[in-house]
Amino acid sequence: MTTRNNTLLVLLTLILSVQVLSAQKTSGNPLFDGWYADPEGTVFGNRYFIYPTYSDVYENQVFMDAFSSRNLIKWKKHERIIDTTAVKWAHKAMWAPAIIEKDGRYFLFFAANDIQSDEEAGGIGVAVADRPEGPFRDYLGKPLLDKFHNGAQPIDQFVFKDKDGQYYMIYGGWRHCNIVKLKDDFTGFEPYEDGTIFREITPDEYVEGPFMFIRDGKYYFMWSEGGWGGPHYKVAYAIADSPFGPFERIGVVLQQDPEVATGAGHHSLIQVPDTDEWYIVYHRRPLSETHHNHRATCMDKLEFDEQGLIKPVKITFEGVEKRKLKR
Ligand code: FUB
Repeated sequence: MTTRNNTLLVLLTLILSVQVLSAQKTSGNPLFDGWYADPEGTVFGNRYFIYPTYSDVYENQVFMDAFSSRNLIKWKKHERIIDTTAVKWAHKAMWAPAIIEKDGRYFLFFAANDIQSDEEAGGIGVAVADRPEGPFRDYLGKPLLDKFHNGAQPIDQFVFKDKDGQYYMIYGGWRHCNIVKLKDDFTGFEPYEDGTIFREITPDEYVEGPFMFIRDGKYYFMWSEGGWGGPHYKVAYAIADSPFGPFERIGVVLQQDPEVATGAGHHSLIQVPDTDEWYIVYHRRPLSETHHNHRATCMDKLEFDEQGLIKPVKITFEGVEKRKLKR
């Protein structure tokens, strides 16, 4: 083949791939390649962001990647937004990032080391960056929380901003969930009026992966149930009038579908700003896989009924339609 023919062939392939990409109508599930779990989805400016756990053996979980998109279809990978070279006290099992923007800075809360007792080093830490894609550096030089309280393993932190501007950290593994009041600069915790710091809000069947949001003035609390390494992992929820509950379990909204995937859980929600459009971002295990770490990040629509109850999510291979942000 001549050089001219070769160039023509390359050009044709390029044009065809551009056409395929722009014709792509839905995101597809999983959203991107690789084993990624516990995804935290959010919006910064005119981009969607997803911060997942890198799902590998604990000793290899020494960094985190993030992903961003302008339309939910095409995702860009931001490699190693943080790694343990920037967090001296962390050496494995960097898990379940939670991100919040405050006063122009981005705070990434994460767990590290999978501590099994108060004698071990590790727990929940905070990192900070000037941009959502990092690089993040250790904010405190030590964990924010490194002990068990009310039986809760210090993992799976979620940061929630209440209507009055107060930030709370809701966290906990080992079937216990606490809510703590964060200091304004995220360097520690404020006690409640009664002098206590760790308030337990564990609902029935709670295991880990808490998430909270407000809709129509009500506090929705969601969490994961079952074992994350197995097929029956799932997400349930409750609704209350306050972030402290009481949270009466309403039912399951996300779970495996024998036609699609198993182990669907540890999720977060993305609300399109100024709308009532919601997406659920979660991990699941492809039907071809049984290894506990083979978890992939997916996204589907989440809807409410007229009473404000969450409709059970249909997990799909198609994912979600193109949705740009107006900012
Ligand atoms: O990815 C590590 C752990 O698996 C998370 O902390 C749990 O919530 C479970 O998803």
